Amino acid sequence: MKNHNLYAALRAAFPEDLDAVAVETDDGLMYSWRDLDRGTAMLANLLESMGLPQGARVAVQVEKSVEAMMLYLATLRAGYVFLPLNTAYQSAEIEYFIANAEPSVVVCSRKNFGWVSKIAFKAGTQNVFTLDDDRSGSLLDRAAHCSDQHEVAQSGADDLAAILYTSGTTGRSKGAMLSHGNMLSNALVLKDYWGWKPGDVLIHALPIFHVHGLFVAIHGALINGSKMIWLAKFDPKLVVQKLPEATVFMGVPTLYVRLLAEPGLSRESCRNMRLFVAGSAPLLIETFAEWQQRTGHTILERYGMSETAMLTSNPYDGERRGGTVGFALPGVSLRVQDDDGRALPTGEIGGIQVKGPNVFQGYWRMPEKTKEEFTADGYFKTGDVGKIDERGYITIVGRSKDLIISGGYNVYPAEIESFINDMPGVAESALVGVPHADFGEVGIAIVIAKPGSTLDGDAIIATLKSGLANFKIPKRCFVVGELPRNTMGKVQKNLLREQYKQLFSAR
Ligand code: MLC
Ligand code: AMP
Repeated sequence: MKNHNLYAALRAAFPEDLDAVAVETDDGLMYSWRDLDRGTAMLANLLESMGLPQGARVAVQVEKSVEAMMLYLATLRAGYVFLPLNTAYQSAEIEYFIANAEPSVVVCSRKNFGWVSKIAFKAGTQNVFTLDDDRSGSLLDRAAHCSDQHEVAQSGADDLAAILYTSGTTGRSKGAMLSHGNMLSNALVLKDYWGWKPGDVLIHALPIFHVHGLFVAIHGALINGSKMIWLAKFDPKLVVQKLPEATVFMGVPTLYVRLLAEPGLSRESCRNMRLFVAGSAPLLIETFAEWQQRTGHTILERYGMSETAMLTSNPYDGERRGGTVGFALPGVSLRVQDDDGRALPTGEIGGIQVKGPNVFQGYWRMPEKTKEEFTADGYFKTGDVGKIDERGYITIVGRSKDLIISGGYNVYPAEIESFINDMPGVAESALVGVPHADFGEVGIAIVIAKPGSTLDGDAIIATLKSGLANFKIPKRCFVVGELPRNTMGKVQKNLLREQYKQLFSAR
């Protein structure tokens, strides 16, 4: 029987020379391919020694490190389900994910062990480990006693490999279930489409708890047997310094904006580079053009999401058109429809729907919600709004989902508004996204006080900071007399966006 385990495919692509460098870190450590193979074997053996049930979830909230990547690979290798969590999440957020996913294993940083383990034990998790970014923690202590030989688990193409929490239009976060087949098909398509070749070296500067850094970047390098230059955090100076040793870079638009502010970024520093990929948020045409002019390279913009991995990409060889996300990837079927389910002709704007081997298995324990997000003929409704031009290039013009993408992180207004609305003296609130030169878009809050109450915007922000991940905090909070409404009584967020659009100079 064919094994569809994603790790098996990645392992098969390791170079023959297992002693060659696979990962070089910013603090000078070198990990060979053999290190990756043995390290993931030990961690996979540790997971297996716990007698976890089939499909067990391994929830991980740790700082970026090569060992954290190995834990991801080991989870695949052992056939369990990886659940990455943003390091910015605070206790209420973590409590929700752990209660919802019921992981068998939770791994957190040592400084958070007290509160995370309390939440985990309450939810019935029996195994809580620590892992820090200095190669310490109980996870590695325990794995040190495990064998470095391990036979990769047998997985079917539809077997779950990861759950990524994401929010839709309303309500709490939903876990998007991705299978080994979803991710392997996407990795293989991108290897070909982006022309990965022997000798490629990737600068990995993204966090590893989202699709971009965890899947697109890591799978891309590993399935090509390519070395990674591993940066624990995005540091534009360090990236510019490392560029001459690399050939591929991937980033959200904010990373490109910050790199352009580095005087050292030049044609010379990019002389060995082959490919710059951008995605996760719209890349401004100004950034695209400035990059071309400064470096001589044309950024390749692509589009994806947690539920689908990568969907479209500008061509590697053909014309990369700024402001567009290129063509549907091979194997991905993409269409634009109106609200009544009619296919729209070229150039007309409507909802983007997709189908393909990359499209997820549904939302974790939410069959009804899953059903709602698919059409009768099996297309997934992305919630993005776009059009296709006569040459087939796709442009995203907006979103039907109420979502703000700030520096590549998703912020769901409904979540922040409900937090604000629960504060004493608040009658109601609206969170809207406005242009921002660094983050592309940021959230601002507009709040109405209850009659007789006095509110202070800064105090509201301070309260939000105590409960929510930092990137979700509105950059400003205005207390006003009323919110604009349409005749149905619905808050007109478009008017608020218009009113505040100059708040942060948009370049
Ligand atoms: C940090 N801050 C942000 C922010 N990141 N504010 C809004 N949006 C963000 N994205 C704020 C913090 O709250 C803090 O504010 C201050 O900035 C400094 O925090 P920091 O952590 O030191 O920031 P920094 O390291 O500069 O981080 C910026 C960043 C990071 C751009 C490097 O946000 C980042 O790595 N973004 C990439 C996200 C990503 O990988 N997305 C992929 C999703 S996958 P204060 O007030 O507390 O000081 C996906 C699918 C697809 O979408 O298609 O790929
Ligand atoms: P996430 O839920 O974090 O996976 O975010 C996915 C969303 O990011 C998509 O639905 C899009 O709205 C957005 N996105 C990803 N890539 C691009 C892009 N290149 N341009 C515009 N939006 C993008």
